[in-house]
Amino acid sequence: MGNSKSGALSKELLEDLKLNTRYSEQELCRWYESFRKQCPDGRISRAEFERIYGNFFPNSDPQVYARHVFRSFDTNGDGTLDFREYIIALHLTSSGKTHLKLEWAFALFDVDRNGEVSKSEVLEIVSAIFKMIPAEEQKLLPEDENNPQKRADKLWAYFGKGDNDKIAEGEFINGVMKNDAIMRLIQYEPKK
Ligand SMILES: [Ca+2]
Ligand SMILES: [Ca+2]
Repeated sequence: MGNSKSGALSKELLEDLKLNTRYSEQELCRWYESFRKQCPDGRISRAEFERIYGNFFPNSDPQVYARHVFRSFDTNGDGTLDFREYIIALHLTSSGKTHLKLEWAFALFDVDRNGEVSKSEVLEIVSAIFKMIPAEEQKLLPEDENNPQKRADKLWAYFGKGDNDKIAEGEFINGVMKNDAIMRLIQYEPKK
């Protein structure tokens, strides 16, 4: 990947990221510097990622979810996040643009990366989301979405799907864009 010993950001990668994200050259160089400081070998391992993720959810168990998030960021599937994957992840998830976030959400739900989401994949991600919701917050959830199965059923019903149907990316993104209730069901925002 042309990682020189000096650790400088290569021109190709810089151009690539300028083209594919909203970040400026200055921002990218700054991100790169701090990335290399924290990851001298230029990669974030899955274990390291899970550890960092865990710090944000001290009162619950985000490990399974973190594993899925890692998988969705590790686009080349080599088990580590390089700087490019890290920046693209940041670009997708921290953007104010709903469409970008949903592109990422689709990748998160498409566990086997076959380009469509099945009901069992929805159940798998929703179950991981539930592990992040502290017990006392779970008690306050509406009756028809207070466990993973119910929530998966509800989501699936919003899309008007039968148990063996699949959801394609465009359908997923459009469906969530049109329905705030689905948006709420596919994520968990910790209470401050
Ligand atoms: Ca990777
Ligand atoms: Ca799939």
